[in-house]
Amino acid sequence: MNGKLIVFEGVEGAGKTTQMQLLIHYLRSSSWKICPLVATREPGGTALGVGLRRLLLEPSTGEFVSNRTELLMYAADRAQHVETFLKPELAKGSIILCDRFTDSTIAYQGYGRGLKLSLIKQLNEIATDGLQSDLTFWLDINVETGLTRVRARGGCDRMEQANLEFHQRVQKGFTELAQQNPDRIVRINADRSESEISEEIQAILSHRLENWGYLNN
Ligand code: T5A
Repeated sequence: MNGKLIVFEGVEGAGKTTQMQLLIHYLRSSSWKICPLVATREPGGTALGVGLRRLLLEPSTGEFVSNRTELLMYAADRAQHVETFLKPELAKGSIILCDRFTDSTIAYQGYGRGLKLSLIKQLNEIATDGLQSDLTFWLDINVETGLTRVRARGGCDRMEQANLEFHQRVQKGFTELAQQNPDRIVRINADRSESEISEEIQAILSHRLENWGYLNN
């Protein structure tokens, strides 16, 4: 069986990393027959991507990064990730948990930065070679709550430093994407305790795994 690509999306501080870790723990300790299970992220899922991630989020020069440059750097990170990691893992039958994918580019560079959505969709198509997530969990949280969490943790990156209006436009992007793709994107109310959110994600994924023909015994 080919593997599955499961993506976590949301605004800053939505709790994606936390929920991915909890889901890995659940899947490893459950009786689902889904070996291998791998986790990755964008940007930064490959060696090249780690360099791009640093340039995008922690630029050492402080140089202004234009919106189109930013878009192309996220696309380059994705093209490398898809070709050298995601496709080979899917061919091996892996279940992949991925922190952010194509919807982040539509939400951040499209709705957030105001670049043309048709252009971004075309670029996503080039970068992914048509690969889409099988299931995306959109962790929906109030933008200010998410930013407060991130700021409490300290050390905001270049994207997190953008103004509130930018993050609100990004949130609008995720909201509209979820409305347009109800089968692929599942909205999760992320303004709850970590365990409540995790239990809902486990239940939804278990149902999908069953539909996809995975065994649980
Ligand atoms: N980007 C990315 C683009 O602009 N375009 C693109 O195409 C792509 C792919 C990535 C940046 O790049 C941008 C988007 C981003 O700005 P990143 O570091 O991966 O950078 O940024 P985030 O994905 O936002 O990662 P964060 O770590 O900031 O947020 P998470 O992963 O959503 O949240 P998490 O789990 O780390 O939690 C944040 C804090 O909240 C607490 C945690 O303990 C932590 O301190 N927390 C909770 N607190 C209370 N209740 C809960 N339920 C909580 N869950 C977590």
